[in-house]
Amino acid sequence: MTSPPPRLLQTLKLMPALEARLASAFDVHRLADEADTPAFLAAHGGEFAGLVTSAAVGANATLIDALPNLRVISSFGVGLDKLDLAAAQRRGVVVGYTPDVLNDCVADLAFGLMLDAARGLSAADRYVRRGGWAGATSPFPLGRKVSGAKLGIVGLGRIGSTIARRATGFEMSVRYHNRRPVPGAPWMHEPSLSELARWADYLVVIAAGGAGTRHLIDADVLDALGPRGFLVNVSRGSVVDEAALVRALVDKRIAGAGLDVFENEPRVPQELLALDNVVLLPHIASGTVETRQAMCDRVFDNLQLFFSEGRLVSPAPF
Ligand code: NAP
Ligand code: 8YV
Repeated sequence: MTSPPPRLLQTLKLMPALEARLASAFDVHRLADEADTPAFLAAHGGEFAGLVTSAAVGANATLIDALPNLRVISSFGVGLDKLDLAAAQRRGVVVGYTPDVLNDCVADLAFGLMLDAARGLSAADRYVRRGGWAGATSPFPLGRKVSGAKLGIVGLGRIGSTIARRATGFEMSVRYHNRRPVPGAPWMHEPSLSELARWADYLVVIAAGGAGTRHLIDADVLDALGPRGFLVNVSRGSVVDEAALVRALVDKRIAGAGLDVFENEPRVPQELLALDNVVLLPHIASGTVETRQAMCDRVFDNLQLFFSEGRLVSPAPF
């Protein structure tokens, strides 16, 4: 007699191909379909051995504790700032996530934002569409050069290192700030974040989110970056003091910014919408067909390996 497939609770709507694949191997229930989540969890929480979630949704201690027989969490994304790892560890629940497979696309997008903010690509596109070029009385404003400039990276991890390698092709000088120097990294470690900002023409933020990095980029760091410096944030909105950034952009105390992430997504500060010195994206850094497929595969593979062999392809660090 074969045993029934493990029962999984899914916190959010996932890509249809992943939902179909999960449904082919597991008994999946979508929590988002429940009108009364606490009542559902009180009645059925004990049925689930696995939880499928994402970096955007995560899993808090209340949810984890509402699933007394939970053994594994598989998260779509690399960020763990919304997943209560301590609560999972306390309960002996292992956590799988999707590192590395998204490095290329997030690094590519960081360069896209750098080029757009510096050369005004989005602003120039808006200018052409509104007929500004045809009726021009003065030329479109000059941008700033990216090739050969100084790139400061805040968070030289998997993605930060990929960004640093991309910079070689742009003949940029690279320095970085982490809490600890990365052994063997060929780029100079700058122990002071303000000094890195003062040195850099472009400051790219790709440190992990969470309490430890909240508002790491504050008014002082922005002032150190100065009126010729550009900020790019592809990590988490929480890493930047958004109110301070808005003031710095409005007052032109920094040259510009490229932002994929915000403090209260999907809310974008109203003041930014009218500014041409900032590029605003809806958290799309990993959003390509290829990368999202690889992330889906990793979500599935983590679960399959856990239930067949008791281990994960990509275990989150506790
Ligand atoms: P990772 O390999 O863990 O790298 C994170 C880096 O942050 C490490 O180098 C770490 O170095 C540094 N860091 C942590 N705390 C710091 C602090 N207080 N000050 C300075 N540096 C600090 O992670 P990853 O895979 O590169 O991903 C990085 C983050 O990117 C994710 O956590 C996620 O939030 C974000 N992300 C965003 C998107 C998007 O769609 N926009 C997509 C993927 C990832 P130390 O420990 O030495 O300080
Ligand atoms: C995801 C991300 O698109 O991996 C992460 O941490 O921020 C993005 O790749 C998104 O968070 C999925 O929920």
